[in-house]
Amino acid sequence: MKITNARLIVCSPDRNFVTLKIETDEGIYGLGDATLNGRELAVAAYLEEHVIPCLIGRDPSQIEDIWQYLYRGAYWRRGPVTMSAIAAVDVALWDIKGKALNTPVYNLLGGKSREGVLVYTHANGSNIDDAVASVEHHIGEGYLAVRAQSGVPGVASSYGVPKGGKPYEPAERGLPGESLWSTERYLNFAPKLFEAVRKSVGEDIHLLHDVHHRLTPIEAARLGKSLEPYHLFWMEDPTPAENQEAFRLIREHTVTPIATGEVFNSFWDAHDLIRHQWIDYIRMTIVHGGGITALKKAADFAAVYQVRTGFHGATDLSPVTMAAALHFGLAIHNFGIQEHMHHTALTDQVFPHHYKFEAGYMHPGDAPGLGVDIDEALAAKHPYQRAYLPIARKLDGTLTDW
Ligand code: GCO
Ligand code: MG
Repeated sequence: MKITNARLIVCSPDRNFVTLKIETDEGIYGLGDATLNGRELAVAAYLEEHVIPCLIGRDPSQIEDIWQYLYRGAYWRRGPVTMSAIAAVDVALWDIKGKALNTPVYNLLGGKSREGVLVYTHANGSNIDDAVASVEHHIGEGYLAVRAQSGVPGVASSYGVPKGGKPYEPAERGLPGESLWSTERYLNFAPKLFEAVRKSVGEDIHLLHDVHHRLTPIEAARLGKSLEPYHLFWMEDPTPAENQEAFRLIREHTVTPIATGEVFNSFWDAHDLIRHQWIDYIRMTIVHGGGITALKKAADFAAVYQVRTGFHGATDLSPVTMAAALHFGLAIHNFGIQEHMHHTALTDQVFPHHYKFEAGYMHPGDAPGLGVDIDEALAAKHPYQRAYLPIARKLDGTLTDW
């Protein structure tokens, strides 16, 4: 088999997605997600100008060799743009291999290790009562694990809380919006939120919370300790992770489990976190971390240290990444949980897929390859629109981590 063509489909069915389609001389094609929220066209140009010309004529079955060719062969390593581009190629090649061998991708990764993939979804409200009601709503839908976020009193706009009753979507069309942040108000408030949520849902539901990189290590240690009575499944991104050693201090002070890694693009971003067991869950994504080939190595390394996966699954990861993550999660032994944030109905129409949710678990389906397709005619009706993630400022105007 030979790669005869590869092209990009950049569309915006309610939000932007960059999709790579690799075609072969046997009529089989594969899809890869190349979406990097707020920087979409940089990855598209990287693929178009620098990667696609090198793919034509290659044997798509040589997934490992093509990964090494794009990673080592570029000389310049890592970075979200490079690794998202490599991931798009890699995932499309796994899709092609599955279709060529007439088997779902999870079978290529060792076969299923479980019957379904435990997922968590997002609950949010502008205050505690609304957040509790939102958690209850998602439990009513069948979720066994729910992330809870709430507006913080005295902070005009909070992370993870949608505006105007719409489902939460991090990116907004137009130039970057601004949101506000007060660590002091948040730290005093967060235990009250989880006291109320735990009281309402009982002991068995898994509760999660995203700190979104906003605390210093000692502040995160205080948060973790204050949340211990409510036994969270995890607190996510308690502090920025460029300095991996920052997590040592948090770890020494609290038994609240820690998840991080959604912004990582290389195994090396997580190396110390894993080998020192400073985290419990690694959140790297297939799209930003270099694809299935790269994440399989990272997950296997994590397994040795009893660190489990909890992959990022926000709406900016397309249904192609969602499908890849579900095949991956069904197969590997040290799977922990998978994030599931619903795409809009229009996005689901553009990307018809076989994966399904039932009673707290998702399943990728048994179609050959990834089991996800793209309706190019419908995608063409929804062209790219510039959009950005917001930025955050402290109450005195200082720019801080969003
Ligand atoms: C999450 C995330 C997202 C990110 C978004 C950025 O845990 O789901 O933090 O909401 O902010 O994916 O593009
Ligand atoms: Mg997050």
